[in-house]
Amino acid sequence: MAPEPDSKRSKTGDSPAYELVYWPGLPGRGEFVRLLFEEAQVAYTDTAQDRSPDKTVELVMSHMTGDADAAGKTNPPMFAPPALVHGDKVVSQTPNIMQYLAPRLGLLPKDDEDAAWKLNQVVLTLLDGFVAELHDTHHPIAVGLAYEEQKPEAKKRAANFVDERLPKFLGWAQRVLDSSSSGAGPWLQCGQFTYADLVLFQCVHGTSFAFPKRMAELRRSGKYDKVFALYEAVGQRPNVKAYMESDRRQEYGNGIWRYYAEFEE
Ligand SMILES: N[C@@H](CCC(=O)N[C@@H](CS)C(=O)NCC(=O)O)C(=O)O
Repeated sequence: MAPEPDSKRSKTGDSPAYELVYWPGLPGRGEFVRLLFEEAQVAYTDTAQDRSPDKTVELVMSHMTGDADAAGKTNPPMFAPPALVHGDKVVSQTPNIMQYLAPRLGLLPKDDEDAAWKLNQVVLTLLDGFVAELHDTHHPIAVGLAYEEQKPEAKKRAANFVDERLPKFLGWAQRVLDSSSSGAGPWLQCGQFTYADLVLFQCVHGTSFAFPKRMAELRRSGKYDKVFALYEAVGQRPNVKAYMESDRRQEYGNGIWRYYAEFEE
């Protein structure tokens, strides 16, 4: 059984406010954190929504340099956003933030002592493939250089990604689902919806934006039917659906998941 989320506990006033610290103007890695809050219906503030873009950038930078007030001496300095501010804690690294939040938001089973590491393993692999490697398609040489400065290498990298890496990661996700299919429902953890399902949802959504033709072909192949079934099922969950249709869900821009027609020519 999943633990009771903080939305219910907060009625007793024992949970500090949650604040997501992330860049303005694009979903990015912040989206994984938002989806957990939105699914659990737990209140959070979001720097990308609450301030002007300039002020948000200023605040994010102050966390990166260690100047932010909230970054107390007990928190290891963060390298890059997203970060979660919760009381006097500043938590960074996307999968680490999700591990911190999932039990508090009721998105991790509590009756299976192995669920935390198993789901973290799945989530880390999803982030390797559909975030880190996908990001490297448009920035294969250097994160600090513009796409336009690494276009020939990017085209090569993207071709390899869609031909080899993308099917390989999708095939692995299908195997995870094959191995967890003893329970009811399409979920990654036998029969139980968890935060990992939200991660897979965002990964497929973002990748479908970046590589629409290739993802449509892979979907039609039928080899990854459980992956796409899970994606559809998460998208139909009432809280996720309402969020995706709201103005809190931002458009993809020049972030991790971006579209270059030349990648699919
Ligand atoms: N592994 C980190 C990566 C964080 C990261 O690369 N964040 C991006 C935004 S999505 C950033 O602002 N990077 C700045 C930098 O690397 O200097 C995580 O998962 O949180």
